[in-house]
Amino acid sequence: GQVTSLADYRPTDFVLERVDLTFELDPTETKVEARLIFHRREEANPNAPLVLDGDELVLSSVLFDQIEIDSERYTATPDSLTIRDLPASEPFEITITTLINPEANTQLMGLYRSNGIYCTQCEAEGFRRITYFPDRPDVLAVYTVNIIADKAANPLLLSNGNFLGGAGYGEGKHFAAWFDPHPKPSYLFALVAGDLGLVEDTFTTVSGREVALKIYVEHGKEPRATYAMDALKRSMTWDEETFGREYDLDIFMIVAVSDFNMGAMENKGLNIFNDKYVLADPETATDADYANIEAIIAHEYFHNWTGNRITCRDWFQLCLKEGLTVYRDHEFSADQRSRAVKRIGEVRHLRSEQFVEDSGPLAHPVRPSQYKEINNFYTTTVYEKGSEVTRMIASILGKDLFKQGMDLYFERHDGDAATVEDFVQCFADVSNRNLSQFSLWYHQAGTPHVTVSCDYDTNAQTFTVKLAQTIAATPGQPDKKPMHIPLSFALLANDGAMIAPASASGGEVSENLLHLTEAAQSFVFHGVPERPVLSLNRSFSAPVILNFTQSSDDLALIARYESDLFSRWQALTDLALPVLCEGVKQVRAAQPVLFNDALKRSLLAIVADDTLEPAFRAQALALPSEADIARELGGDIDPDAIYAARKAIIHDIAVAGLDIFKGLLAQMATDAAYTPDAKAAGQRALKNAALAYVVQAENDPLKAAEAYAKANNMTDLSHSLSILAHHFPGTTETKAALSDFESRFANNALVLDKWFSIQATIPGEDGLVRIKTLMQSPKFNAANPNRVRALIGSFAFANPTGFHRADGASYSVVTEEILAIDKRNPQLAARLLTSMRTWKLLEPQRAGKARAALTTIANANDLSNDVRDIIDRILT
Ligand code: B3K
Ligand code: ZN
Repeated sequence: GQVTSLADYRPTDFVLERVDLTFELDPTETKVEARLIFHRREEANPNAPLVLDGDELVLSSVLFDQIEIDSERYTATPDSLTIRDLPASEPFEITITTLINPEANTQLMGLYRSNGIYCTQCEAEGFRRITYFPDRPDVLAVYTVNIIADKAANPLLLSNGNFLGGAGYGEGKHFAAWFDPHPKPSYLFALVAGDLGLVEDTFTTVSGREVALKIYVEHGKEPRATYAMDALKRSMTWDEETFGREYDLDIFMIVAVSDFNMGAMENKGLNIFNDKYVLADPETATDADYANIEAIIAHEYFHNWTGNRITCRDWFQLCLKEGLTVYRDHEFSADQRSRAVKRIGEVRHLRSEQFVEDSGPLAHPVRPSQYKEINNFYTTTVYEKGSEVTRMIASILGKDLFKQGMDLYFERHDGDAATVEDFVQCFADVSNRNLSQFSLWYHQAGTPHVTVSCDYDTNAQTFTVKLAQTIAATPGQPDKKPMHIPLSFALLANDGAMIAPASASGGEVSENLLHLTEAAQSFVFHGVPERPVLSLNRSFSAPVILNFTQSSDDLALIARYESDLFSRWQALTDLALPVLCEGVKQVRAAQPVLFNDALKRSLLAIVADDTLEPAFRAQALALPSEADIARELGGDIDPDAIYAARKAIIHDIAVAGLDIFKGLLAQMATDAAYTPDAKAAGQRALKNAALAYVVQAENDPLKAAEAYAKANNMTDLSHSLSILAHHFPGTTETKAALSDFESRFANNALVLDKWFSIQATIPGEDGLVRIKTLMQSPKFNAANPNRVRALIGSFAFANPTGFHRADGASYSVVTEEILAIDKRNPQLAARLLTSMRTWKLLEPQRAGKARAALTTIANANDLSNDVRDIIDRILT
């Protein structure tokens, strides 16, 4: 594969003025006519040819100003069309006809069919699989789209923008025309045709315009789309109120399809969704599903301003739209739900995904400067770390200046294909701050480590906080510069009250924020009457790793008194991780696992505290995961030892807190009808967490089986099923529940995905046999990305003891599967392969087996660009 470099960016030679597309849809032979009006840019070389992108295209004809052009004047290959001898300045029209086969498009990029529905996915480079085109985000044009199709099979013909009209077309066909007045890059183009059910509503914008809202789903599934509609309306209101952003077309459509490579896509006025993130009702969706739907509906809707109205100049700027839009959807969910609980979830996710990426072979900056395959850069670094970088701008500037900066960005760059520099400049301009050091967050990969030590001087009444920052080398970046790290802090007195120091020196300290900007820096607080306990990086103000050894007493104080709930949770985590890591060592040395009273006391006190919201207490009960422990250990990983130690420590807590857990089970149970709101979901989360502890203390499946039998919603049902399956595999109770679930939801593929993933994550080496059997199940379909992610993805990403079997057998099976999937769907295969990105951290025997399996992939013939890129980086 070839390397694309940011340094090589230059504008196109030709400006695209207008696009007229006509599709004659046919399952295997769709004819696409593209009429493109161009003119040569003034600065461009007058002899430069027009070079258009293609991908697996078949050209049927090309016209210049409506006249067939000489074959010497152009060169067509499946992946490019070059046209020479074009006018020096006046506009001209190129009409290109291509033939494509939607049915055969298993990559799910470009135009394809999913369950009889024609749909498109064009980001990043899918449009070039539809027609030859300058397929890059800085080419913005106004599109008209005509769709002709068989009327009976495709009563619905949709594209971006506003509906112009439609009519019969003879021979059982009909056509529809759409016009999108907003100039857009090709990656935002969309087309949908087929027969779908509709849920309709309207939204009146702040300036009084009525917008038609339409969500299209498979017939019969309409009732399951009402929550998505509700989330959409709340998103529209929130964006008006919070960011002053109003919707800009008369219609907003969402279409749910069952075969989709990712979550959803923000095409202008016509979002296309993986149906997993649209469909929900209490019988089939969990609380987590509802929360995801709300977040993703919001995310795609918010892209209308951050992504569509202001798009990216090139794909290196991907975080400009993704990091910012994730920040916006995080804020939305925080406002709709519990901010602290939301933040804890975000940080858990950031650490378990992004920190892992940032410390391994796939580490890259939030704004990369090179790529071999752009699809491999839709990463947690670009998305989630990109969001954290935006969040840091907001904390450094403060609420008001951040708002002014965003307003300036919308005003200055509306209609532009912008860069990260453009974005940062807006905040520099409104705040008069120099943000050049801060910008390193975009350019330096790797997670900063901040070492902290404190010293209290009783005589001088000063408290000194010594900070030092380092970032380990990452691929292509051996040396790092010090970053601007905004660390939110509080000083707590012995009784938990906040101490306000008289003054501070040693660097910029503002509004409870320490600005760490040097490699090493000492901040001194004056007028501190007693030795304080430092609570640092409150609400996770900076995405860093703190190396800060605080005593159990200090951590217990924070866990008990901090007003920032996130910090209370963090203190519990900091109490738990050393205990868990020690436990792993003890297991590996065949010694008994020692328990820790400080952890138990702090944890049980929080869990029993009725003044705290249930969702928070549930988060406290979810101790660091096996992956969290592996990350903390940092190398020589033995997943079996991690599993055993964690299980022993949880068992100890479960026994110690049995009465509390039993009490919660009763207290959180309710006869009220299911509602998906955050409060009710939090109560279920606490009840279900308590159930898991009770069952582990009693070492008896009975209570889980009872919970399964009486569950009246999918949250409780799937939770009790997974307790049964994960703690009592192979028992009568578990077998009965699994087969009940399978038959009850036999006709609902999305629900069966839960059945696949619960079984795929049953710990232990039998996991391999289990997933091999499940792959043979008639319910499994390797061509559907959701099925593959539910079964093989869950196994590889979320079953450490099964996937990392000591004999390496799981690696061989999964890598074989990746090779098979790569033939059909390279993006899906490449994503699965990233499950092995941490192989070097395993203990030597497993690492050797992993290397062998990866080498098999590396040596395979005809790897896709996607998989080739990942395997080359992982193996280096
Ligand atoms: N922008 C799309 C992601 C496209 C991924 C292309 N491989 C969805 C989103 O982030 O909103
Ligand atoms: Zn996005």
